[in-house]
Amino acid sequence: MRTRAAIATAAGEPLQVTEVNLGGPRAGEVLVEIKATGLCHTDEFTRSGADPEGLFPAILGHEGAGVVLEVGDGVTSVKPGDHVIPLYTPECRECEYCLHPKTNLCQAIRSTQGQGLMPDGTSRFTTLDGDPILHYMGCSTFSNHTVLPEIAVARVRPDAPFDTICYIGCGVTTGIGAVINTARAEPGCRAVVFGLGGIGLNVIQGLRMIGARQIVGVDLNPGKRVMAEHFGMTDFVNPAEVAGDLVPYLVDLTKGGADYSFDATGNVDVMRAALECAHKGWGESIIIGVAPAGAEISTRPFQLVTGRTWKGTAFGGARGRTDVPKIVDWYMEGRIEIDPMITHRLALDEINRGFDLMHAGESIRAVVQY
Ligand code: NAD
Ligand code: AHE
Ligand code: ZN
Repeated sequence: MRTRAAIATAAGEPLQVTEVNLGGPRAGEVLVEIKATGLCHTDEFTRSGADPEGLFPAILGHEGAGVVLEVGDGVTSVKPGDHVIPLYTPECRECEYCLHPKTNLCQAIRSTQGQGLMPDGTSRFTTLDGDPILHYMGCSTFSNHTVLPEIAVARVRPDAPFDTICYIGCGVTTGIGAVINTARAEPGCRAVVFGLGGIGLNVIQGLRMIGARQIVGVDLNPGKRVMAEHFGMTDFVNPAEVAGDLVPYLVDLTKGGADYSFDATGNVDVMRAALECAHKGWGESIIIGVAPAGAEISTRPFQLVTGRTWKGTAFGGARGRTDVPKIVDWYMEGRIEIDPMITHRLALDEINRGFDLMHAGESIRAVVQY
């Protein structure tokens, strides 16, 4: 079939919106009509060339929601008409990783996914001239239609609106999951969240949900303050306005250090500050941000010797097919909020403007509606 998509042709180039060919679903695969897709910082990270695994030409996008149109042989968990959210972290429920209680990093299709291919080693996308176009993070939601492995879709309730639940495909689940799955933060804790963008705000609402006593937000952009307060931030710190070092300031503000700190910036200097503002003896620091190619983190080992723990999380430690439908339920029941974070709605033709808004710090989530 023909569909419309935004293609990343080379690092640093604007996406090209054009018609492409899409092959039908093969065994174990499903064809999905994407109804809405969110622009995550990670898509821009790859488009710009900062992602060491970035491949071109590719159809980016990993945050979406849509409807199953057709299923390939052997597919049993979804049927045409089902509403689904694509999963860049699949859940096969069979691999060594899925069977291990401490990780969500299903490896069933990791090698082909990393090469921009479907599990059989081929791409379903081609240009109208027949040249192959790669998939991205197993999702390619910047296409009106896409093909996904069955293990990489979560079936969700049909009354949930596509233009907001698409964000559960990455940002919402990553932020809330970092709190409840990775940190397993307790009621009454004190936390510091670095970066009040599309991920950090969801960390904040996760902390509010579990009953944190203090939620400190740190961002260089003072324009992020009002939204973060809406989601539960109790204290705002702009590092540019702190006289002296940031870490002792945060340790003092949290009465000895954070029980939990989170990096949602992708900046390795921020990651160090996040670790070092964690409480001596028990503080845990969770890295969520994805750092550019070649970047390294550092601290003095004594920071760990004296009881701080450094952790990381992908997709908030969530097992997609199991956890994503529950998060959609939480949204529909009003337990979590998404709507205020969808700051812009665009047509596919305007997708490059969505990335401009992200760069300018003006959007939290720009969503493309097909
Ligand atoms: P964003 O651009 O919306 O937000 C980043 C925020 O950090 C901005 O508000 C910015 O002003 C702030 N910031 C930048 N430098 C700072 C500094 N030095 N000190 C304080 N604040 C600073 O991005 P996002 O969508 O929230 O994504 C954040 C990071 O999380 C990115 O690196 C993204 O790739 C990553 N991410 C990781 C996962 C995962 O599964 N681990 C999932 C999604 C996104
Ligand atoms: N090269 C990666 C994309 C960048 C990345 O590190 N992605 C994170 C999630 S960020 C979501 O916004 C990830 O969990 N990747 C899965 C993995 O196993 O690397 C890619 O996935 O192509
Ligand atoms: Zn993402």
